[in-house]
Amino acid sequence: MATKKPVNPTLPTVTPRTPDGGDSVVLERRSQKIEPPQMYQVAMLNDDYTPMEFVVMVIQEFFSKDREAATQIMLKIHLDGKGVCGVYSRDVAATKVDQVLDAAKQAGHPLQCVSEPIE
Ligand code: TYC
Repeated sequence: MATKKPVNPTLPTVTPRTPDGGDSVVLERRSQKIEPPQMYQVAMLNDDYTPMEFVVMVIQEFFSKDREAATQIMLKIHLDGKGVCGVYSRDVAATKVDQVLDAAKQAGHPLQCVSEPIE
C-alpha cells in the first residue's frame, strides 16, 4: 500500500521543473554565411606615349614582379590594351593605383591604371 508523504506546512511547495528550469529560450540554428572580402584587380591601360621601359619599371617596383614577369605583363598591355598587374583588397588596390598614377605624373607620362572588383 502506497503511503502518502507527510506534508510539512513550514516548507514552501516546490513545483517540479524541466532540467533547465523550463524558461530557457531555444535559438534556431542559422547557417552563418561569411563571404570572403571583395578583391580588386589592378590593371594598367595601354597608351601610345609611355615608354615600355617605364611601364616595366613601374610593374617591378609597385607589383613586386621580376623583370621577366613585368615585361610579359607590359607586352600584354601593349598588345591587348589592358593587363592585370595584381589582385588585392580594396584599400591596397587603391594605394597601388595612386602609386602608379603619381609615378607616371612625376615622370610626365600619360600611363593609366585602374582598380576593378573581380568575380
Ligand atoms: N604602347 C606603349 C609604347 O609603345 C607601351 C605601353 C605599354 C604603354 C603598357 C602603356 O600600360 C602601358 N611605348
